[in-house]
Amino acid sequence: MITFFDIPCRTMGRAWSPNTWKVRYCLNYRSIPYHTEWVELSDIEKLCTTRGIPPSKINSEGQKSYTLPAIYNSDDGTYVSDSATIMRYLDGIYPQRPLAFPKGTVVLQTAFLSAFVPKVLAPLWSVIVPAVAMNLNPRSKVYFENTREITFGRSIKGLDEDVAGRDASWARFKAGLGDIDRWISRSEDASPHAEVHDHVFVMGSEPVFADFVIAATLAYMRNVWGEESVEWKEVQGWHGGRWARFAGSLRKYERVV
Ligand SMILES: N[C@@H](CCC(=O)N[C@@H](CS)C(=O)NCC(=O)O)C(=O)O
Repeated sequence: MITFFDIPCRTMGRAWSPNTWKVRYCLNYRSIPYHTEWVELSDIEKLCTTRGIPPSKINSEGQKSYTLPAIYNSDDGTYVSDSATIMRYLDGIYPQRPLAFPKGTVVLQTAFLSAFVPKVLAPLWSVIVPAVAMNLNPRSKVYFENTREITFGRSIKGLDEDVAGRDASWARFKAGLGDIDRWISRSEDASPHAEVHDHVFVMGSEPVFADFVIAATLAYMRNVWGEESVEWKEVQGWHGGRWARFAGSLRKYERVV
C-alpha cells in the first residue's frame, strides 16, 4: 500500500500544493491504491530526516531540500521524493497501467517541466503567495511567511500591496500559458484527422506527467483562490477556453483520500 505525504491547508479538500497535486492526479488517474498522511509544511524536514525520506534536491554546496510530495511503499519499504521521480517509480511498479512517462518521453517531459516552471509557475507564484499564506494552518503560516520572505526578499504584505508587480506577473503567467496553448494547438494541427477532443492533453487523449504538471497548477489556483474567484474565472476564459476544458477533463481524478 502506498502512503502519500501531502500538505494540508484550510481550503475545501485540504490539498493545495502545486507539487503534491501532480502526484495525487497520477495516483487517482492510474487507480493506484493509497492513503494520505497529512504533514504540516513546517514539519516536512523533520518528517524526512526522521523517516529517511531522501531530499528532493541537493545543491552544488551540498545543501539538501526536503520537500513533499513523497511516498512510502509498505510492500518494499521504499521512500521516494520529488514528483517526477515518484511518477517514474510508480511507472516501474505498475507497468500495466497508463504510464506517466511512456517509453522514450523522459527527456522531452523533463524539458517541458524546465520550460513550464519559469513561464507559468514562477509568475503565478509571486501573485498567489499572499493567498496561500492566508489558507495555511497557523504553524505553517508562520513558517511559510518567514521562509518565503527570505525567498522574495520582501514581506508577503509588501508583495500583496505591489499592484503593478502583481499585474506584470499575471501578464507573464497568461503569456506562459499562451505558449503552452500554442504548443498543444500545433499538435492538433499536425493530426488533422483526429477529433479535437483527442488533443486535450500534451500527447493526445491520455494524460502524462506534463499534463499532471499543468493540471496541478490549475488545481492550485482554483483551490487557493476558490472556484468562484475572479482569477480562476479569468483563466477559464483564456485561450479559447482551453484551461476550462483541460481542468474539467481531469476533475474526476481529484479525489482526496
Ligand atoms: N521538485 C519537487 C519540488 C517540491 C516542493 O518544492 N514542494 C514544496 C511544497 S509546494 C515543499 O515541500 N516545500 C517545503 C518547504 O517549504 O519547507 C517536486 O516536484 O516534488
